[in-house]
Amino acid sequence: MSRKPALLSDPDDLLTCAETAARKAGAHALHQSRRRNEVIQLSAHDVKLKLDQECQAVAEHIIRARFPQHRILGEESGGKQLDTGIVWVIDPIDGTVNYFHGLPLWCCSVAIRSDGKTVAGAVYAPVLDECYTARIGKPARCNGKRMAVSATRRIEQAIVATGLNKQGQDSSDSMAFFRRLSTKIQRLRIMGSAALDICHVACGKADGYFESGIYLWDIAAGSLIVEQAGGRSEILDRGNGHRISFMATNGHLHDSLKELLVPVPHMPATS
Ligand code: LIP
Repeated sequence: MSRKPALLSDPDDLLTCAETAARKAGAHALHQSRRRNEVIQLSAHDVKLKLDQECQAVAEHIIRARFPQHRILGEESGGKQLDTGIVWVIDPIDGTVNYFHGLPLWCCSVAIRSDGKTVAGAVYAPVLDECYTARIGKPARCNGKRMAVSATRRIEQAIVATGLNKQGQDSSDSMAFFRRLSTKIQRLRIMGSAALDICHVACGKADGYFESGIYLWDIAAGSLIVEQAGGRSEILDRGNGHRISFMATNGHLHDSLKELLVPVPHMPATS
């Protein structure tokens, strides 16, 4: 029998901590939203906000108080390799550009991973009042209620969420890919928050999600949540600095969506 990795507590304790951290960080972003235009860095396709850093600090404080010995990687703090040992992975505001513009589709994502596998995770979308949670071995929930992926089995009846990466370098690839995909499925949607897109697959409101050039913190919690809701998630490609190409589906559509993704739009080398 494989030894439980050192320092890994009971998955229910880990999930409670992840949900508390996601809810507190998300509540901070919501209550401070009048300050959402306090910009640290503005680029062509992205924005870094003071509240990103503050929400990351709120989540980290909750985690360190409970598990002081654990490593933490966050979008705002960076960090080393994610695929070994015990590490918390935080995206304090996923859908930052939506948040910056006052749109409702944003969330806080907190996950804990052991040797590259998510053990527990929570995604909290304060404006939607949706808190998605999962731990290994138990069903995924939304606001405490069990949820499941959709029953859609035909790709032409599917709604698929995707995104344009923040570097904007390969938008020609993405546009060609979007054109190809949009002729084969019912609807393509770009809603701006990977973690929320994946949770909407988990609760059956979408049937699939794909994006190249996102980061591990965008999907760390959602990947487990969709699997514990009966779906599938898959890292298709890896780039520099935790960049990945990723898909999640209701399971029934996984192979047919994956066939449409080949060739996956290339991922820019820079992280
Ligand atoms: C965002 C992702 C979204 C992607 C954006 C950005 P952020 O994460 O959730 O799917 O299309 O380019 O990466 O930066 O808001 O945490």
